[in-house]
Amino acid sequence: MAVTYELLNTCSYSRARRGRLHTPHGVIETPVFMPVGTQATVKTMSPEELKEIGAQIILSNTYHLFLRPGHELIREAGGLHGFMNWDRAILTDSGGFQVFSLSSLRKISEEGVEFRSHLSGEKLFLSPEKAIEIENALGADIIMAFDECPPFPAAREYLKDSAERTFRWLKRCKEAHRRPYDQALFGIVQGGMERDLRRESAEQITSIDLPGYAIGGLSVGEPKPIMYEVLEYTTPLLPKDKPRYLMGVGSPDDLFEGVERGIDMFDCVLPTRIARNGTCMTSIGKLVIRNAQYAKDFSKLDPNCSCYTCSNYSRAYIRHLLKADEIFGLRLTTIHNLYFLIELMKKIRQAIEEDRFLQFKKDFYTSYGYN
Ligand code: PRF
Ligand code: ZN
Repeated sequence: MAVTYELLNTCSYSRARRGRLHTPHGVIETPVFMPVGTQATVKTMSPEELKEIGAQIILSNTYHLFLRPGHELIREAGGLHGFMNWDRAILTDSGGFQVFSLSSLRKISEEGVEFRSHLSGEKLFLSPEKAIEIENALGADIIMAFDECPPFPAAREYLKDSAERTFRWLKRCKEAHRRPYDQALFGIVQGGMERDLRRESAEQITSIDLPGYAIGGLSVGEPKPIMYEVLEYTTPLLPKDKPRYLMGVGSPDDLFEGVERGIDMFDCVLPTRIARNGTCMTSIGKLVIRNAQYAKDFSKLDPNCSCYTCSNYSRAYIRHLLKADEIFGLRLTTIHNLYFLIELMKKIRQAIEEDRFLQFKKDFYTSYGYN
């Protein structure tokens, strides 16, 4: 198998687990946070900088790369790894989510989804076979199945039909997959916020033998307690000896709550997106660097951070760069936010190893200002 999971230890009083993913591009310590590099780049960051902050794996998007520059071009470049000069692991999402959130005039049928490109307006088609053909060309270590992520709220009947279609599409994805020896296909559980539909979907999806499974359809606008409740009953339905990936989730509290319920992998645009509008995550909570109160603040962004940004620049300088629309400012806040989440995950792994996860969570919530 392209990717294998090694379970190291489980917390004695929660489902938090410490593990290791072996991929063709290195070993990934889990739980892991994956920075998002939608268009074959993590916005503002070079691969060298990503390595320096400790990124083990990044995520990229089939939908965007299919539209531009096209998967055949990337195949010619030696796949995503060669094209973007990143030699660590990569995961590609299938487009099953982006086609629903970005494109227009979608028509869903059993065959696939017809849509209009949000760039050119041209009519395009994605199916399980097409998505896998693109993902095989991109060459990521982990490739996601082509699924349907319904909106929130959605009618129960719709959720049921859509989860069953996602299952039929998964079988077609596995059939179409040409590189099972070096690319791991992960299936995605759907079913909205309905307990029995989640169970049915988890049973169907895990009946297909795959190297990993994901939970999709969460963080789509539902209240956080609802998401945690769905996780509470869905994660135990997934095999213990395979990695579990919670798609599109990654605020600090969601990382803790997900890990506590047995999740191993997360991705989210949040740290990089909020960095570019000047919101920084720090050990004492969120800091909006554009605020006037930081104009003459020559202290570090985060007194407890040793990232490149915090080691070299002041709040006043970073604020000035952002106010003046200078590109370097975006780089500095992005480096810090990603470092913060990656370090947080490192501390979470350490806490699980030492069986003090819940105490660590409590301490973090207190200093970050949650509750
Ligand atoms: N499916 C896929 N990608 C996703 C999601 C999903 O449900 C989500 C939901 N949060 C984010 N990204 N394929
Ligand atoms: Zn920092």
